[in-house]
Amino acid sequence: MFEGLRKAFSSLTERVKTTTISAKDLDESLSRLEAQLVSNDVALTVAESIVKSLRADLEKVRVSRLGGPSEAIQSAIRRTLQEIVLEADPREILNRVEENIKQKKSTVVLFVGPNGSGKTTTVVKVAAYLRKQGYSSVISCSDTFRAGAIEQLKELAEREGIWVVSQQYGADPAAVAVDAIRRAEAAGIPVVLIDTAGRTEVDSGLLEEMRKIKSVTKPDFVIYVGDALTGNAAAEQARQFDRYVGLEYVVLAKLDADARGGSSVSISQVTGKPLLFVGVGQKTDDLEPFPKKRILEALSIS
Ligand SMILES: Nc1nc2c(ncn2[C@@H]2O[C@H](COP(=O)(O)OP(=O)(O)O)[C@@H](O)[C@H]2O)c(=O)[nH]1
Ligand SMILES: [Mg+2]
Repeated sequence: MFEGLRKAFSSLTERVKTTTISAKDLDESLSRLEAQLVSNDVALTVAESIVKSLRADLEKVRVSRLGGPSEAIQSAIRRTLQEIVLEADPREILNRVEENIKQKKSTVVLFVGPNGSGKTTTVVKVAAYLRKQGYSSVISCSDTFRAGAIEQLKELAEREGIWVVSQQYGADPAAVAVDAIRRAEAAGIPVVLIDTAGRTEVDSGLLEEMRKIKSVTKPDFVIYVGDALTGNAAAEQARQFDRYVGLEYVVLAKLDADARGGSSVSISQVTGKPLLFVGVGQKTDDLEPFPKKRILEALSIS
């Protein structure tokens, strides 16, 4: 996990630590770092901000020649990434659930994203997470498009004892969601999670479908699920969804399989939307809140 970025940062530490570094050497080291960040999926604008922020800190280190420069560099990297990665506290959702319970309303969360990004797996993981916090959910199978989608969701959810509302393939995904919300409210179930279809291409047809589901179900939150392995495309697609549909949060799946790591560092900056969870495996409990800590740990600079 994240070998690429880890190497990029540790080679900066090595270079700056082993020389009495001149301004020119520092410039060179930072340009090299910028190139390495970009080749490990950090968006260019974000790589530029990281380097700019590190430069300001490292200039100070260089001039004062502190006793432990490598610790100073590590802490500069840590401080920079703390600033760059934006995260949200899942309490924001739990608080809304509590408010809605008082008004006898279910909280509706719509999940969107491209095909294969990890939406269905993430929806079930989130239902299991919410159950641990004391809230049960209904999942709406609003992917009525992809062959096998209904069976896949039912299998994953029923293994966890989570209720799925589905109709037949080809049914209107918004109608399935409305039905799920109605049933959840009748049964006093506090949360409805809507699983949707992706497409190979994120095109206007898909975005229009998501916009329709959103306008009909009026979700409390829209969450984009991106695939870390698609690098910069994950952030670009999230931006498209945000422009067309509107998003509150981003979840990045498959961090465990990501050898580069850059998309997790830059997606929240590129989209302006905080990371709520990261997916770190295929199992139901492979979902982690507070991604910043996890990302810094993966880079061995926590
Ligand atoms: N390694 C890993 N695999 C994941 C993760 N999340 C999802 N997957 C896998 O990615 C594939 C596509 O996931 P799925 O939930 O069906 O994606 P969807 O098409 O967006 O609904 C499946 O094989 C999942 O098991 C994750 O966090 N880590
Ligand atoms: Mg799916």
